[in-house]
Order: sequence, then structure tokens, then C-alpha cells
Amino acid sequence: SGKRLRVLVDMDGVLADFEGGFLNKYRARYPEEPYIALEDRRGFWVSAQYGQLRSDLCAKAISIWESKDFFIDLEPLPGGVEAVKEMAKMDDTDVFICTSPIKNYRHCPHEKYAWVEKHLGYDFLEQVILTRDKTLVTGDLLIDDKPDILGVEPKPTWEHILFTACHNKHLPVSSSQRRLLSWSDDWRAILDSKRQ
Ligand code: UMP
Repeated sequence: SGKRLRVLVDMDGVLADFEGGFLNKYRARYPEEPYIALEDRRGFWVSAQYGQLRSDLCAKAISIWESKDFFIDLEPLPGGVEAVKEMAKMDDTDVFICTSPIKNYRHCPHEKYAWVEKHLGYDFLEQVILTRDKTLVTGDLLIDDKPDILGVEPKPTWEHILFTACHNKHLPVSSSQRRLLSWSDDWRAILDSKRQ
């Protein structure tokens, strides 16, 4: 019965540990500089919070994710790869990885594809969507740790499920917004709630 369910899954902060990978490499490269512990992170933009700490730290933060091997070296977040593999095997379910590359394109787009091949397999490259505007992508669900997902389409087709991360865990969730606390949370129930 019904139509197929289309699930869009974000990469950084949902499947790949961007925040942990950033902090480890930042502290290794700039051992004398102050840093923001993960429990003190607030706001989606790491660069903005480092810039508030000291203005020159904004560029130092950016230098970390612009470096070769930053994105490919990110560790998978617990349970994410397994969940996406299970989702993809479910009846009447299509899963896409929907991720925004940084505009400095030297390494990031290449390494995002390489990360998917490494952790999900070559065939999963068919499911990768790189876009700076997720509102243009149609789907039933978008699982993403960014609180505000905006673009040129004022009425995206997907329901945004806010994936909990160090930077958004203190935010009050608006009455209409659902959360996934981690991949141990009941993502299957969220998918089932959208099936016809
Ligand atoms: N990013 C920045 N600046 C930050 C934090 C993240 O440019 O302070 C980048 C990393 C990812 C992208 O490539 O933004 C986030 O993509 P999504 O998780 O929204 O897909």
C-alpha cells in the first residue's frame, strides 16, 4: 500500500563526528590556544563561537575543516552507519545522504564521497546528495542537527527531525519539531509515523 518513504539523512553531526573531529585536530594544531569544550558548545557555527572567544580564532577554526583529510578522518557517530544500512534494506524505503559541502572545495566534496564509500560501501554512493540548499530536495523526513534549515523553497516537503548534538541540546524544541536524541533513540517509530 501507499507510496515509498524517502528519508534524507545529514552527514556532519548525524553520521560523522564533525564536532569531535574538529576539536581533536584543533587542539593538536593549536595546542597553546583556548578552545571550547563540547559541553560548552552553543550554536551551529563552530567558527562563530570561536570568533566570539577571540576574533582570530575564527580563521583558525576554519583552517581545520579546510585541511586535507579532515572530512575523511571523521569517526562515525555511534549507531549511525548501522541505522542507515538497516533503513536502506526496509521495504518501500529510500534513503539519501543529504549534506552541504563547504565552499572551499579542494578536499571536502571528494572526502565526503570517500567517507560514504569507506563506511557504507561503493553502492551507497548512488544515494549521496551534495547541496547547499536542502529545501530544494524532496523527501518525507530530513534528519539533521542544524536547528534552522532554510533555503529558497519556503515550504520544503520534508519534516525536519532535529538530531541532538552538543550545540543544540539546550535549545527548547518548538512544539512542532520532533527530535531524535541519538541513533539509540526510536528512529523506526519516526519512519513508521510517516508511512501511508
Ligand atoms: N561548517 C562550517 N562552519 C562551521 C561549522 C560547519 O562551514 O562553523 C560546515 C561543515 C559542513 C557544513 O560541511 O558546514 C554543514 O553541513 P550540514 O551538516 O548542514 O550538511
